[in-house]
Amino acid sequence: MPPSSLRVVYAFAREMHPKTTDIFIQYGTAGFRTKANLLEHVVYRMGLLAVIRSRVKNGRTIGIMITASHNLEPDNGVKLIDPDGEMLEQSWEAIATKLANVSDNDLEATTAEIIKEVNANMTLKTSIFIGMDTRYTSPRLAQAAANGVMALKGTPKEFGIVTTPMLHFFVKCRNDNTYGTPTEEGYYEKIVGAFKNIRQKLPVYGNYSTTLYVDGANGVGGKKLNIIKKTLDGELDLKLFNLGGNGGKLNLNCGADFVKVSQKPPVGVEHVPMQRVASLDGDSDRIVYYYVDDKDKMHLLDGDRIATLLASYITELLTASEAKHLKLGLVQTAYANGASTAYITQKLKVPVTCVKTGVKHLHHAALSYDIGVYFEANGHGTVIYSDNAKKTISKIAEEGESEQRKAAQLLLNFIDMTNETVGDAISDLFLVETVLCARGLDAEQWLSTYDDLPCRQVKVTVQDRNVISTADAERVCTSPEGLQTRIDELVAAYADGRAFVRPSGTEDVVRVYAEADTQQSADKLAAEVSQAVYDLAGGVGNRPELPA
Ligand code: NG1
Ligand code: ZN
Repeated sequence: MPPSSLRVVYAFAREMHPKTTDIFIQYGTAGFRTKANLLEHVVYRMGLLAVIRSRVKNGRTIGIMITASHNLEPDNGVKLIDPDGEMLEQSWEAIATKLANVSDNDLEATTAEIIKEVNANMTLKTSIFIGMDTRYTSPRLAQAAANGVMALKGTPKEFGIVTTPMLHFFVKCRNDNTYGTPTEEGYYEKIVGAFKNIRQKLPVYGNYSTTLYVDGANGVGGKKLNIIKKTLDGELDLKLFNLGGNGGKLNLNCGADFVKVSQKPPVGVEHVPMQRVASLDGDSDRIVYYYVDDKDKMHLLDGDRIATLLASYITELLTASEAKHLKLGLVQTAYANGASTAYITQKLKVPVTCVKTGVKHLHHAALSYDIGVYFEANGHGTVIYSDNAKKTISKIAEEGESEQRKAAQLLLNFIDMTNETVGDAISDLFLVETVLCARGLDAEQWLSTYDDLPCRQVKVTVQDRNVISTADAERVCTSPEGLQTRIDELVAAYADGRAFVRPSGTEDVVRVYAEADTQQSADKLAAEVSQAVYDLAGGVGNRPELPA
């Protein structure tokens, strides 16, 4: 396409989605994320970029998701989904950042430059899938994305309000029809269908109860589970809370991130001692479980717990189907509780890889195993299976001895229930419920597999969070000078102490993580490290205080 036909790109931008701010914005851990009123031009431009990306990928469908995940209502965000349903290729993040930040006057020329640089064939037909979460600012942003797509003569297909993992799934199915049907019904058919199928083979026994409470974070996940609930014939009795009505605010004092970080139960969920509760985040790509005991103490079952539960069950089925040669591995980040890593490597004898924060890094590392289980401690994760693993398991399911066949068939259902494109709270919920049911476990028994080390996560505001650099999967801080030495000194004073710091990719803060043998020590260590960050990395506002 010659640059002259890009006039419309500029016209649309100037007339409908002008850039009204000079604040620099960066494609981070999960795309662009900031206050919703600063995003319209960015989303419009991501519509343009999605078309260019699609044309570089031979016209395969690309996705645009409008969401700020677990952030509060005033924020919003946008991210692109690549053809296999995975996160945008990392080398394109800089291109996205450049396009988002140029002035309207330079937009036409920059778009032309990018088209040339990536060698996109602009004559190819392309369809772009667009989805959004429940935020009141989302429809307007979705329209801006669609306008961007149309400005470059792509065809937008809008799915309305869907979970982030649903849109990933649709994109994958559209480009690979063996994976499923790219519709909401197609998603339910595959994932919920597999759950119902497996439930026929696994009778309820032991301490497992089919009653599950769900905290929907007042977002999209609870709404979708409300649809699914009606199709579950007693296989699971879902009791749904925080569905967005009754004045409940998105992610406010509820949802997976709140539960994980504050280590408190969410508001809005009926309190029943020992009842298992699944807490989703606002766009339903994260899930953690918890229960409150009869002494009112909350017990958290986070992403590490889910990862270990799934990995141990898959290992069991691999052994039973005699497909032990398939290599299963687990991928975590530095936020994984030290006790979980010890349990996985020493008890389950499953290899563990530690990578940088952000699911794209986890997903990538998981690809190196036949079966890769990856989870962030915050509950974002899934399982991915190589073609070799799928073929081997299918073959055993057809040709193996009776017991082998049975295990392989369960594994096939398990694979179908999994959204392999990205972490998916709904799919993960069904996977967890399957394993708990298969093993006859209640939440307390699940928790008893190993003891978490007490931990604490806090945020420190500094002038420029990028003064913090890290290495070794973010476990070592390489700048500013002296900070790592200080952290080492602080950590050395605690039994089972561990701490690290890194700049957030989604908020303008530095995150501090600490764990130690007691909660008091973990809290104190986190506060001391926060003070070190404040002092050595240009803290602003009040200096973090030590706990009394
Ligand atoms: P940042 O803000 O970069 O820490 C957070 C999560 C990530 C990931 C992204 C995307 C933590 C500590 N960090 O990133 O794991 O989920 O959001 O949503 O939970
Ligand atoms: Zn999310």
